[in-house]
Amino acid sequence: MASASQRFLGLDSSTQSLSAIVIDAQTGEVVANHGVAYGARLPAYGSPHGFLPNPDPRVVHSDPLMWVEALDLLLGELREQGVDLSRVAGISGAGQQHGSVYLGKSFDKAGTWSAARPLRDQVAPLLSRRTSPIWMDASTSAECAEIAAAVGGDARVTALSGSRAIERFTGPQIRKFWKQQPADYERTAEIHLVSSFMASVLAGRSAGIDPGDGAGMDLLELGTGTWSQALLDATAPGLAGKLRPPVPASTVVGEIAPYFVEKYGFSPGTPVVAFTGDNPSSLVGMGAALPGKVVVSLGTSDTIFAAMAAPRVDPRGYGHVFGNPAGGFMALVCFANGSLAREEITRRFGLTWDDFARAILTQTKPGNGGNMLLPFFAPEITPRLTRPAVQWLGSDAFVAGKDAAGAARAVVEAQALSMRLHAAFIGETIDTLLVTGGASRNPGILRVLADVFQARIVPLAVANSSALGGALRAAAAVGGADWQGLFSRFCAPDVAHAVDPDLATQSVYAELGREFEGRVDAAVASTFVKG
Ligand code: XUL
Repeated sequence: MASASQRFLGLDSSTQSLSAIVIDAQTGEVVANHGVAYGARLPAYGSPHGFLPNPDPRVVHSDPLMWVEALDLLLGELREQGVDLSRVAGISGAGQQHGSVYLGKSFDKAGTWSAARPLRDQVAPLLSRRTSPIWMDASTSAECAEIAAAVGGDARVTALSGSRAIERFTGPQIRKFWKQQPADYERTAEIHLVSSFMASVLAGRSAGIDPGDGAGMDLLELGTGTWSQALLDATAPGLAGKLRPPVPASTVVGEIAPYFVEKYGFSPGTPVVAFTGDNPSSLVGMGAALPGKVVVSLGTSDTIFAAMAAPRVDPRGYGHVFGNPAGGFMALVCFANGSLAREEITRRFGLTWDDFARAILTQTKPGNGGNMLLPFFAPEITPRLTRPAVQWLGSDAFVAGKDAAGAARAVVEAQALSMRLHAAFIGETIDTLLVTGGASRNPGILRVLADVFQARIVPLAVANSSALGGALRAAAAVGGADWQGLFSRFCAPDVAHAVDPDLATQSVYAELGREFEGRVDAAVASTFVKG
């Protein structure tokens, strides 16, 4: 059994990378912080952005063995960096939400996994479906409509589960699998989320799904934290038998599998705590798990979320209610065109991130001289667009793609306006926004957020909030640490990089918000918007 060490490992299996943070809960030290980007490090999977190219932009799958191989790579590199994994007293983590992994057999042979063979080769025979649909998949509109109709409409799905039937959510994805590959569905013994799959691999046994991630399936009854019979029945036959009962987020789902003890030097018996979704984990990692703080996460997707004492659903149908791993609930709105849209602009205009910040801070002004972009380069979740919708509106140079600085400001202004518009249902007065994710280091992006929200924007000292959330959750569940103590030690604001709003921009963004809303509503209504 692990000693009295207070070191905890948090993992984040996200869309583009797997990352790890090791903390010492006693000293407040971040002992290690390391990541493996799939595109660069595992090119054999043909997934430069973490997912497989598909001729249909609505279909987005990843190879789950890529996530497994990344785990081997990451743990090996931590060890090479001198991180003593035998001192890790508990592990937890997070996965990109909604993505699902299909197993024909459970993990019962994990005790015989050989440390001499790659993990992926030993996990591969378990799969009953070679690829995993992930959160970017938008191909299940028909299944969403069928599920909603079967239970009595979207309002009923929302009342039961906290969200309407949504394309990327796991239930509609499972239904599509059952419809299109009934034999493979039939031989599937277990369905996991990315989070519970990664926890299962580490523990070498099947781990339950927590309410933070489970609520992103259109299958979990929010009130009781159990699978909803009505939603199971509406989704696919025999589904109850393929899902393990959900578990509270603080559950120890097993002890680390012998493979990891032998290969990486973990102590035998190291507990693995249930994993959760990356956003619920980030809520913890941002120190925002108690109500009163609103977080913007700028990742592959952008999200805005906050803890909620009581569940409050979004009347427009975009927002979700998930379980809060620290207890209670959280609200979340997700925007698919996050960093991929920002990267599209840097790529098209040959900009570096420094150029991008300079364009916003010194070369353009709030309101962008009347130039506006609808930056939906891929199908969008919020607003709901089942196909790309890109519009360049404004000056001739801007529309002709000859205004790089204007384009940089335009994508960020549109993203911030969309967040403000669609997060209103959360109902918090926002005077401070905590920011996390790769783009939260970009001062230009923070400036626009501050002005659009008329709020103070505060990054935290540790950027990798999802992995940090995993480590903090392990410390709370296994080490008995209290949340407030953990938050004050690990979630300190980086005040030197905080950005205050320019009050003079308030009216500019009030007006622009109205125009943006009109354009977005028109794009949603139009079935012929082209990318
Ligand atoms: C949330 C969502 C995304 C993924 C990204 O609902 O779909 O934020 O969790 O990893």
